[in-house]
Amino acid sequence: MSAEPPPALAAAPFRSRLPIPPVLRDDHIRIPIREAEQQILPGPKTRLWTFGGSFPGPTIRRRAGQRTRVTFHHELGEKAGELSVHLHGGHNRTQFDGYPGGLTKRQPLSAFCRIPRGLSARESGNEFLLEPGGNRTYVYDLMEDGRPERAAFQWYHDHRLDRTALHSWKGLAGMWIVDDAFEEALALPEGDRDLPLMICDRTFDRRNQLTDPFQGQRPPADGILGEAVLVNGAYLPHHRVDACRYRLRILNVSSFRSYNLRLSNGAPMLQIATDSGLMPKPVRRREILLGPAERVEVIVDFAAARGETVELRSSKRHGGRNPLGAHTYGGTLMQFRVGAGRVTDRTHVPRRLRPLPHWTRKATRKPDKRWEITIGGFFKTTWRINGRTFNPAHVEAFPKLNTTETWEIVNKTNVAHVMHLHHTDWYLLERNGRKPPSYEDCLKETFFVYPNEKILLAGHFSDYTGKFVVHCHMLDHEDHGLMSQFQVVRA
Ligand SMILES: [Cu+2]
Repeated sequence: MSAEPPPALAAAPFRSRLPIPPVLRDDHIRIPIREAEQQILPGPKTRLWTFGGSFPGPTIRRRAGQRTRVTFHHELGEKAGELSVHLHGGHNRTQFDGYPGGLTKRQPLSAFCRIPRGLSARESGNEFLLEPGGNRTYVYDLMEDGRPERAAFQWYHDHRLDRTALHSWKGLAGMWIVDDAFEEALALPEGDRDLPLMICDRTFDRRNQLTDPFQGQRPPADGILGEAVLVNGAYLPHHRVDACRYRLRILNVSSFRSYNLRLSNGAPMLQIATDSGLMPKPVRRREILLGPAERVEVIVDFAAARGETVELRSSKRHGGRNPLGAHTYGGTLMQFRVGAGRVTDRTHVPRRLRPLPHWTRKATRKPDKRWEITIGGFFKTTWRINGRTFNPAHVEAFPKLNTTETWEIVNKTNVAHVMHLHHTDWYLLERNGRKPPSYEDCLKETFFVYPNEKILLAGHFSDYTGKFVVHCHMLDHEDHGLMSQFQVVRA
């Protein structure tokens, strides 16, 4: 169903200001999950499902090691069914990890996953779900392996079985920044010069309402692409910056779309961090491919563009491998208006940033577990991992607490996937037997896996036993079977 695009998309670009979501810093945060109307395009406001009344939801900003409780109140009503909030990039107990759950009275069937009927609330994980009208308090310790976790740019979103793509599309996503003393000791740009940017694509109808493109989608042709790209919930916004260095934290929350980021003036972006915080050393890049759920943090120096404008763009073509099936966007995302005044800039990016944790050095190249992505099925074609769709009662691997394992992910389909593993950060050892490029020689938790590619990852299991999912973060794939799970067990 192809809606005619709204006239507002043809309006002059860069009219709206870049919205900066409110920042919450308390140790106990309350966030209603509710409908809201927001001015996204000129003309009628757009109805959304939101965390706290805005899209993106409020940015939660906390120091590593500070226990944080977030009480979510589900005010969307019965039509939304159960929800499950995942802090993407966090290291949390299963019950606070956004476990997808299984079948319920409100959701008695799964379109693509074979889930046994009659599972108990414990077996299905339904005990962790947030019901309409209910409250649930998630506890985030912001600790990992007995220490405050590494500072990182994370985000939170709904993760309910079969409905993650739809719920994300409707607006259930917000950013989360973990700070720590290690980063604060560096002279990186901060305050207004530390700018989080959430990118997504959405399609609107002529009345500026989100379309519902999710009916009748079948693998492998199930990637939903939006016609308009939004930054922090605004279409082609502008942002005024001073002529100095900025830290841009960029997050892709599109269901399916990738972006190949570059600056219109060809200036380099000095990448300092990925999904899992600061890298061992900065990497100078002219273009950055960012898949769904991936993050990149770059230092951009606007000093050379004093009094000018610089656009953040995405180009379809790029130097690296073509992420087949990922549909890289071609076009402008936003505009920076650089002030004409000279600015004293005392920021500095050191040549060495954050060392890798010890366990990365001990990781072997011999995989303890293999996860194979395929597509197939007799009655219905689904995405699969190790021959199965998601079933909360089936566990694929049982890593032991306080051990490091090496896992192999193999893509046997002819499209790229973006695999996300919960519970911890992962170290990419190899892509197809080769050492990864410098910008992947760091901790991450979301990885492109290209057709016929094999990646080797090491992960360290600490603190919490329990079930954690592994899935494609192209959300249509996740909802259509491409999810599995492991269970951390006592040694
Ligand atoms: Cu996928």
